[in-house]
Amino acid sequence: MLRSLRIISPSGFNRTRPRLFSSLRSLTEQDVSHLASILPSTPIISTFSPFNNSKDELDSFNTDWMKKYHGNSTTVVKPRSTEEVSQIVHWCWENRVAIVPQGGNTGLVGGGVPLKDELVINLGNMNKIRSFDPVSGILVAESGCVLESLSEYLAPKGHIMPLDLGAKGSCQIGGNVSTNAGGLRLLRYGSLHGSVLGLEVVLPDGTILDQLSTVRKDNTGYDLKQLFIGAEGTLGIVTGVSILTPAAPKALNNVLLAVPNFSKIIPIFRTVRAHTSEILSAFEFFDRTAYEIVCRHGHRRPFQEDIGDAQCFILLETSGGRKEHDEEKLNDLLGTLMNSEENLITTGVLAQSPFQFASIWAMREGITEALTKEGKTYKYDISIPSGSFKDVIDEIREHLRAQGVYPEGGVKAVLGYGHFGDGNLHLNVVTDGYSPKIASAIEPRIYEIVSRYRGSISAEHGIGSHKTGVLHYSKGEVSRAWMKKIKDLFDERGIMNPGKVII
Ligand code: FAD
Ligand code: 2HG
Ligand code: ZN
Repeated sequence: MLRSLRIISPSGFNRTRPRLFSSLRSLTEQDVSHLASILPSTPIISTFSPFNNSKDELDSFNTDWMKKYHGNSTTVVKPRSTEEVSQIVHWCWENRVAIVPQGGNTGLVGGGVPLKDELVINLGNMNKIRSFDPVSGILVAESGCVLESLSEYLAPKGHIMPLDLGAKGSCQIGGNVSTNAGGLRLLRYGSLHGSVLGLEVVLPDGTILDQLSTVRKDNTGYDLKQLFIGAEGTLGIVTGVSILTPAAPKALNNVLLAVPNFSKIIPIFRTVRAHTSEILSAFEFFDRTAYEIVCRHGHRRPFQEDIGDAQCFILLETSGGRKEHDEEKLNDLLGTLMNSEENLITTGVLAQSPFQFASIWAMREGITEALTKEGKTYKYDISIPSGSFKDVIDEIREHLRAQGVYPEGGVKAVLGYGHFGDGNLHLNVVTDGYSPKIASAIEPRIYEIVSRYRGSISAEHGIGSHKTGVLHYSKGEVSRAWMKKIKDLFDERGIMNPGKVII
C-alpha cells in the first residue's frame, strides 16, 4: 500500500506553489455584498462597496507581527458565533474562495496572513467563556479569547492556563491551539496535545465537528482533535476549545543567574533539577548578545554586582505548594551553585517581591520585542540537544562571516535564547533589513545543521509559509505524503489557508 502513495520530492514543494491558487477565485464586490446580506450582523471590513474601507484599514490583517509577511486581502470578516463561521466557510467552499483563519496575528512564520487576496476570517469576536468546572479545572472557551484574559478569568478561581508566552496580551487560545504553542510553562505542564481535551472545529465545507469533550479519558477510536492541534488553520477553523487548567501554585519564585560560559549550563541544569525536582517549572536560557539587546531597549540591568564577561543567563522558576519549603530548596541550591568548585555561576538574583519576580520574567519575555527595535530579524525556532545550543549559534555566526554578511554586509547580530529545558533554541539573526541575499546566506545552512542533529526545524512556532519548502529536513517522504493525504481528505478544494504547512 505504501508503494502506491504519490511521493512528493523536496523540490516538488516549490514547483507546486504557483498552481495552488489556480482552482480558486478572488472575492468580488458582488460576493462581499452577498456575504453582507446573508450575515447582516457580522462585522466586515472591505475595500469593496458598500464598505469602502481604505487599504490602510486592512493593513493590520494583511501584515504579520514582524512586518515580514504581507498579503493583499480585500476583505476581513469577524464572525460572532460558530454558526456564522460555518455559513461563511460553507459559502467559500461552494464558491472556491480561499480563506485565512486569523487569531491575534502574533504568529512568527507567516501562517496567519494571506499570501494573495484570500478572505481573512478573524476570530477576535468569538471571545466568550462557555464554562468552567472548578472541580476538574476544565475550561471551555471560544477560540478568540485572548490568552491573558483567560489567565485573568482563572486567577480568582485558583487556576492558571497550562501555557504562557510573551504574546499573551494579543494571542488567542484558538491561535495557540492551531500553532500548538509551547512557551514558558511547557517544561512543567506539557504540550497542548496533552492539555487540550476537546475542540469544536468548522471543517472546510462548513460542517461543524463537535469534539468539545470535557472528559479527561476518552478512548473511543481515533483522536481526531489532535490533527487540528498545530494544523495552522489548514484543516479547519477552531471555534471552541476545552482545556485542562492546573491549580495555581501556592508559591512562585524565580532566580536569574549570570553564567561565565556555556559549558557550565548543563552542570547547572543537573544541579537545579537535583535540588528542585518536582517544583522546577521553567529553565530558560539567553546569551549575552540577547541580554545586551534587551537591556538596551528599556529593561533595567538586574544585577547589582559586576557580571564581568558572563556569557549566558539562566532564568529558573519554581512553582510549589509551600513557600518556606520552596525557599529552603532554592537557598540550598544557590549556596551550592555559589560555592561550586567549578565556578558554575558569576552571580545570581533571587526575586524578593512580586514586582521583582515580574521584572525578571519581563526581561526574558521582552527579548522578542527588543529585537524588533534593533532591526529586522530572521527567526529559527529549532529543536536540538540543549548542550549544542552554543555550537549551533557559533557555526551560523561563522558561516555568515564567511559569506561576507557579518559583521558588515547586513547582519548586525547573531544570538540565541529559548527553552533550554525543552531543547528548544530560538536562533535569531538581526539585520538591517530583510533581503534575499541574507536569507540565502542563512538558509538552507541552518536547516542542514538541524538535520545533522536529527532535530526539528520548528519546535513550537510552526511551518506557516516560511518553511513549507524545507519541511523535508525534519519530515521524511512517507510522513509528508501522509500529511498531504490528510490535507486533501479534509480540504479537497484546497480553500483552507493555501500555501501554508504542506503544499
Ligand atoms: P495567529 O498568529 O493569528 O495565527 C497563527 C496560525 O494559526 C495561522 O496559521 C492561523 O491561520 C492559525 N489560526 C489562528 N487562529 C485559528 C483558529 N481559530 N482556527 C484555525 N486556525 C487558526 N510561540 C510559542 O510557541 N512559544 C512562545 O513562547 C511564543 N512567544 C511569542 C512571543 C511573542 C512576542 C510573539 C510575537 C510570538 C510568540 N510565539 C510563541 C508565536 C506563537 O505562535 C503565537 O504567539 C501564538 O500561538 C499564535 O496565536 P495567534 O492567536 O496570534 O495566532
Ligand atoms: C519566545 O520563546 C518566543 O520568546 C519567541 O517563542 C522566540 O522571537 C523568538 O525567536
Ligand atoms: Zn519560545
